[in-house]
Amino acid sequence: MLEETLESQTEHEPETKTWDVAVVGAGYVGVPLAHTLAASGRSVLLIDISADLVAALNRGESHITDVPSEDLAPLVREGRIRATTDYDDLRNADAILIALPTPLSKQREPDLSIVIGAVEEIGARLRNGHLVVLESTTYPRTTREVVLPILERTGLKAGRDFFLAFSPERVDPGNTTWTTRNVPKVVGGITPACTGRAAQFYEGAVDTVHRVSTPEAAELTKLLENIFRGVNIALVNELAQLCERMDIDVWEVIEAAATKPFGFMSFQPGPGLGGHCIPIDPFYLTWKAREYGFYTEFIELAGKVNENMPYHCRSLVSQALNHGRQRSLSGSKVLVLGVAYKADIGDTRESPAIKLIELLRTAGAELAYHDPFVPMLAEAGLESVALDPAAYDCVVIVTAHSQIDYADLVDKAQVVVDLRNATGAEGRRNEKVWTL
Ligand code: SAJ
Repeated sequence: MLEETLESQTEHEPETKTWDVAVVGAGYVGVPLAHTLAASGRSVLLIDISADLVAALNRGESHITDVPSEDLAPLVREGRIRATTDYDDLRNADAILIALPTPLSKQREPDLSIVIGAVEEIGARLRNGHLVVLESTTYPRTTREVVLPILERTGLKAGRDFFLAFSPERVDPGNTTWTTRNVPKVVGGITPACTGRAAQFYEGAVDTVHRVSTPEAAELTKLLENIFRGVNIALVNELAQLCERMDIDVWEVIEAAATKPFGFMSFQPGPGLGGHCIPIDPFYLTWKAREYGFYTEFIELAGKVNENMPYHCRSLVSQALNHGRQRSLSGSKVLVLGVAYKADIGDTRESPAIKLIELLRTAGAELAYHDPFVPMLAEAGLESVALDPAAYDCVVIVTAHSQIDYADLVDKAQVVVDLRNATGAEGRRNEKVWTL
């Protein structure tokens, strides 16, 4: 019933309907952004390339966990959100926000093709008064060197005829404390008028807007936030390898350092970096820095340390089997527990588990995995199996989902390699458990 109502209503919209804002990209950024804007009273057009996705959204069906369908449907029913594949509707929107993927190419270089395609579509509909804001994470000067020239090909001038700014997305999927509404929004425009127009747009939709002087400052702000994480994770990953040689418990050391109430922020060692941000963002900056004859050695070294972690973990599994089961990796049955890129979600993008499975297989091990959030891992050609620890020579905890009973796991397993400190201090004292 709801589906028919929603679909029939959106079909009978007046053709001249105008929109306060169009969000280009109905992904993990665009849908929460559309929801936040509509909830603050704006009329939102959500543009996406997928006709199926657009049809589902217009039925009030959300594919984004952070915006459940029951939150989306009323806004669609009231006509406050409409999805479309038609860029022509942009003409009737006052502001245009771009929330599209900025992946790396096979050569690990920035790939802006998706954003450029969208900007060209926007350029073909650009008109006086339009505000255009790029939200996708990218290298400094993208807005000025890539987006601006395409839009000014129309003869319209940024800061005079239309407004152009950068405002980094800061969506943390699954985070219910920090949301699109209450995370401060950094905004930097091509001209002061652009900054002012963009800031004015976001005010009222988000709690705090923080203005910076240029799009470059805003672009680099986002990269700093995420490179900061990658570099500090690399630090503790390097320490974990040193502590293994010095027979020091790195987890105990980090827990102790975290008692310092100021000047320290705790990061955890692990099997490597996954996700769509942290492993990727540093490459956007190091690539651009070379244009200025500058080599971000520190950032690149951190990337090397993090990328080496799956190899280090493979040798840890080999040692555990050797000393714990007098077996070599070859021919052993190994269960990987948790393959998502971080705990309590199902996203496997760039997950280190994929690399570790490949390395263990190459060493001759017979692999299976269990992950309650990931029924199938296409990259490894595997499906999640029941959790039966005793059936394997070794269980490797790669992602520590909170719903697993790790004490029970240690009881039942023959050998456990714990890459996330999931078994805690108890596990670290247990003969059967090997830790990073
Ligand atoms: N990781 C470690 N050790 C740590 C923290 C993370 O090995 O101490 C690993 C994770 O297992 C994962 C990868 O690093 O594989 C990335 O983890 P993350 O916690 O940084 O999570 P992401 O990739 O979802 O990062 C997002 C980012 N949000 C945005 O870019 C808008 C990041 O800025 C957030 O700080 C982060 O979420 C967060 O705090 O959850």
